[in-house]
Amino acid sequence: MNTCEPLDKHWVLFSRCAPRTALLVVLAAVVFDGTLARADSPYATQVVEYVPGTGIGSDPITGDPYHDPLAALGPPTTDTTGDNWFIPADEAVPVVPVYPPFRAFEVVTVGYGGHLIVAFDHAVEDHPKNPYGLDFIVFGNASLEVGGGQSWTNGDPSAVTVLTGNVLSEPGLVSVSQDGLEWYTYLNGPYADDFAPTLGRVYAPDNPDPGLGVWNEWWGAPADPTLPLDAELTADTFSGKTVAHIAELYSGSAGGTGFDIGIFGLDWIQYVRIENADLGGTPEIDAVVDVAARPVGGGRFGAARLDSLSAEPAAP
Ligand SMILES: [Ca+2]
Ligand SMILES: [Ca+2]
Ligand SMILES: [Ca+2]
Repeated sequence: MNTCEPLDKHWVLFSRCAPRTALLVVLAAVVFDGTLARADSPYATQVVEYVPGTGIGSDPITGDPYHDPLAALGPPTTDTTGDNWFIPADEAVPVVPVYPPFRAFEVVTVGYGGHLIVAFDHAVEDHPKNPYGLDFIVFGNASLEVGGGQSWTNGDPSAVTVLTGNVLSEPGLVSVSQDGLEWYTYLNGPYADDFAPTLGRVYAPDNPDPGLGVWNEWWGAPADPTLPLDAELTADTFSGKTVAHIAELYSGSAGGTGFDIGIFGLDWIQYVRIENADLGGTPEIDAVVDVAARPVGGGRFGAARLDSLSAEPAAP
C-alpha cells in the first residue's frame, strides 16, 4: 500500500513514490495548507503532511489524543506540567531528562503506519561551523529511566540519581528532502524520539528563575535548542549521575537527537519526515530545529560525530 518503503540498505530516493496528492487519497492523510509563519525561524514552521497511523494514545490529564501535528512546530517544550500524581497538573515543571513533555499540546504521536512531514521556512544548511557536524535536531519525549523506585517530584535535582543508563525511547525513522519529493533516509539512525532527552532549562542554583515559583531553587534560563548535545555524551555517560549533574553536562544544550545532512552529500535540506517504521513503539515529536552555526565546537569531532552517538563514552 505504501509505495515509499525503503528499497535497500542505503539512503533511498523516494522519487518513485506516488505523488503526494495521490498518497493523501490512499492513506486518508490530513493536509495542512499552512503558510510560512515568518522568515528564518530556527523551528519547523509548516506541517506538510500528517498520517496519524494507529495506536495514538491520549493525554492522561485531558484525554485529548496526541494527534495534533501543529505540536511539532515551534520550539521544544521548556516547561511542561505536573502529572496530577506526584505534582499538581497546574504547576509548571521544567522538562528534565527524567521528566519529558507529555501533554497533547506539546507532542504529536506518529502511530503505526503513520508519518509526519514538516518544513522549514528556509534552507537548513550543512554548515561547517555547526557543532559536531550536526545540522538539525529532532525533539521527542524520550527519557532516562531513573530506577531504584525513585520518582520525579519537581524537587532538588541533586537528590535524584539516574541508576540504569536505559533510555525510554520510541525510535522514529527520519528522512530529509530539499523539495519534499526526493527523500534521503537515516536507515541506520540516529532516530527521532531517542537519545538525548530534552532539558528545558539550564541548571543554575545560583541564578534560578523566580518566575517559575517560590519552589524553584535550581532552574535558570531556557536551554538552547539550536545547540546539539556534545556528541560524545551517551546514556551510559549519565548512568550513576544525579539529574543536576546530568543537566550540567548538557552545557546549555536542550538535547534532542542531532542529524548531519552532509552524510548524504547534501548542502541543505528544507523538509524533514519522521515515520513509524516499527522500530519499537509510537514516536512522539515535540519540535524540529535548525542548528545554529557557531565558532566554538564546530566540526570538533569530524567524521566520527554520528558514530560517537552509539560509541562508548570518552574520557571526560
Ligand atoms: Ca553537517
Ligand atoms: Ca515517546
Ligand atoms: Ca511541541
